Amino acid sequence: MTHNTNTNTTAMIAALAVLSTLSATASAATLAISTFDTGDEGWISQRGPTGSPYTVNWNPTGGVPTGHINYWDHTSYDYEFFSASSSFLGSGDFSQAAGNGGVSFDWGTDMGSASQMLQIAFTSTYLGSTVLWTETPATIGPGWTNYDFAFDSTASWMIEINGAPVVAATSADISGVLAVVNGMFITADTVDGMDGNCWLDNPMIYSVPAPGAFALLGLAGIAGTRRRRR
Ligand SMILES: [Ca+2]
Repeated sequence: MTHNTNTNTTAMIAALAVLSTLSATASAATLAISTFDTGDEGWISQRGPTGSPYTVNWNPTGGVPTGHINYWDHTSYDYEFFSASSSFLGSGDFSQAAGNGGVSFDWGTDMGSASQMLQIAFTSTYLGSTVLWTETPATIGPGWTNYDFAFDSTASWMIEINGAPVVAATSADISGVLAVVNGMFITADTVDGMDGNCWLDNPMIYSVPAPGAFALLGLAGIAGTRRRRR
């Protein structure tokens, strides 16, 4: 009896461990990430894809956690962005996250006390040369804020295609851009003037599993509960 209970308990723990691993894998697949824990990972700051490149500062501590990067305004007349490295962008195909994932990062600034906007933009070869972006009021202060923008209509994505007037992006636009991304930009300078600092950690593009995958995990969870009650 004692022997059986121990065997069952061991089996149950093993099953739960497998389930928990599956659950963690299914909850979000990381398609690209920079943690800045050991260096700047090739990130720079620039106005846009053809803007002058500036180096960012790498800080070994103070991030979320450990290392992070920051940018101190270099120009009095331009707005610079943190510009993702080629290793972060990889093949540039993030289409599996379209409608089913998003982009997140930890960010902060000490620039200004008035309302400032935080922007994130993707440049791409979709329909020629296309910029997809969205923005939200920036939290000003000494600490970190996590920002998370879903690749669907909840994030108010805007698009500029070949210099045409800016319009709201459709889901087809979002999918099209995410298949051929060649740049990702996050605000690094919120105020016109050389007056402050922005910092960044954990930029990440992720996808989440289809609803079917969640349903499967739910069934596995119910089966596990029944076994435990026996
Ligand atoms: Ca970090």
